[in-house]
Order: sequence, then C-alpha cells, then structure tokens
Amino acid sequence: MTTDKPSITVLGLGAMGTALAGALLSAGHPVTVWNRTAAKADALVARGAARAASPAEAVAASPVVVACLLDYDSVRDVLGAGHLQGRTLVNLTNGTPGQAREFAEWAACQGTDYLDGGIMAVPPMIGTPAAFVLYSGSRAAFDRARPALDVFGESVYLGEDVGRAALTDIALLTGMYGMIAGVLQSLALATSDGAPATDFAPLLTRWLQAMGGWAEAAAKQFDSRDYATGVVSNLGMQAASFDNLHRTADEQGVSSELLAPLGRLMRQRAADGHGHEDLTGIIDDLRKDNA
Ligand code: FVH
Repeated sequence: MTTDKPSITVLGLGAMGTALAGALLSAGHPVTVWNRTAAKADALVARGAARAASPAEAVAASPVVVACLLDYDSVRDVLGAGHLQGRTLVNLTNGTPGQAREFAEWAACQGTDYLDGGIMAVPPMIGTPAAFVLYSGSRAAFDRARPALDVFGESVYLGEDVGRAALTDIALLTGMYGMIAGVLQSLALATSDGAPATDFAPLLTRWLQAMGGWAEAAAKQFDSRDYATGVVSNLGMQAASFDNLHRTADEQGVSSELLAPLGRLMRQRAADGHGHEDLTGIIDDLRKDNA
C-alpha cells in the first residue's frame, strides 16, 4: 500500500505509546516502532507497523520521532547514543519544565529540532475529540510534525519556551490529583456508615459539576489580586465549616490526612486578617516568590 502521509517512528510501546502508534496506523501513516520489551510491538506489527531492532534503526526510519517512555531517564537511556542528527524529536514523556529545557539543550547539540509535549488523555482517549496534547519548543518542529500530531487529539501549541508544556501539564495534573484526593476522602466518608459508594457517587458527580466553574472565577480573582469583591463564601466561614470535615471524619473513624494541609492554610489566612475575602488569596501564600 502506498501513502503520501509521512512516516513516523514511535519509541516506547507502553500503554500510551501503543495507543499513539495505533492511532498513527489508523490514520494511514507508515509507522516504525521500537520498544525495550520487543514483544509489545507484536500487535502493532500485525497491523502493519515496521519493527526496528534498535533505537538507532527506529530513528533512521523516519524524519519525525515520537518518544513516549516512562520518564526522562528512560528517554536518555534510549536516545543517549545519539543518531538524531537532522531528525525532529517530539518527546511526549511526562517530566518537569527543567527536564524539558535540559533535554532541549541536549537535543540541540545532537542537531535535532525538539518539541516537548504533555498528553492530556488516557490511552483509550487517544484519537478521540476528548484528547488534547500540549506542545512547546521549536515552532518549526511543531509545524513539521503537526499533521501527524493532530491524529492523537487536539494539538495545543503553547510557544517557544520549551518548558511551558511540562509546566501546564503538571499544573493540570495537580488539579486532577486534588480532585482525586477529594473524591477518595469523600467516598471514604460517605461509606463509613455502610452505605454503598455507588449510591453516593451520582450526588458527588452532580456537586463537582456544579462547582466546575470555580477554577475560572478563581483565576480572574487571582489575576486582579482582588480577593474581597463579590465574595459569596468568605474564608472565615469556610475555615470554620472546614473544621467540621475533620470532626466528622474523626466521628466516623476516617482519617482526614488528605484534608489537613488545606485546613491549615485556610485557618492561617483567616487568622492573618483575610477572613472577609475569598479563599483564592491562598494562592499568594503558596507562591514562594509571593509575586
Ligand atoms: N497512561 C496514562 O494514563 C498517562 C496519560 C498521560 C501521559 N502519560 C505519560 O506517558 C508516558 C508513558 O506512559 P505509559 O502509560 O505508556 O507507561 P507504561 O505503560 O508504564 O510504559 C512505559 C514505557 O517506558 C519503557 N521504559 C521504561 N524504562 C525504560 C528504560 N530504562 N529503557 C527503555 N524503555 C523504558 C517501557 O518499556 P518496557 O518496560 O515495555 O520494556 C514502556 O515502553 C509516561 O511518561 C506517562 O507519565 C501516560
């Protein structure tokens, strides 16, 4: 079969790399794959992917190389020997902004155009409208790779600062883990009298959806540094009722360790004279630079 679509190499066939390579195959790209545990390529090879015997062979096969490995150390292990001259490297491995910047410098020394990325999807979402992927770094690399990258989900380019995608990715994951912490605590509490979690979950979903607009309202307050206007739920009130979250957990024999840090910050800020404001001002206390 011939195709005018560019050939793409995918390094790393864990759950996510397999989904990425599968989406590229479905979109008609010639795909070359490599994975440390070679057997993980079998299903993709059965669908038409080419199996490379080494990272060097995989990199040689395509102008655009997508890496999706466990962490930056594994990317270094796989690409450390080089062979990247003239290639466009798109690294979709989770990492920090500092790691992305360091890796971009290393890639530049290899003569490689580098794009860093953060995938905002779980593997089954890849190739569906629900998926989006953050990119930052070389604009030329983004433009070159984009027709293939768009196969994964919506491509969101955040600019030439190569650390921006990782920072945004980690900030989004932070929001997600905050929500997960809340859901875990909530389910522990709601089931502490023997009720099934599934009876309670629809109410929790409804309540979280009703509060879904809060992030954007908080962002507006934070950007203006005005925490006192239009407050509907002041911090003093919230700090007092938050204590009931701890008391109820105690009464029900449930640990409230997931809640403790937020309660402490709320009480401290109220004690510092901000009880009449919204709790958004806590962001100032979290920012070590206080800017
Ligand atoms: N899966 C998810 O829900 C998230 C969604 C958002 C993005 N993350 C990030 O994607 C990276 C890969 O995640 P994954 O889900 O594919 O992870 P695994 O299934 O555990 O596969 C890990 C692959 O990395 C290979 N690997 C690990 N260490 C090395 C090494 N030293 N040298 C070479 N390869 C290495 C591993 O190979 P093998 O164990 O199969 O031989 C897998 O290919 C990750 O950054 C997520 O944070 C996923």
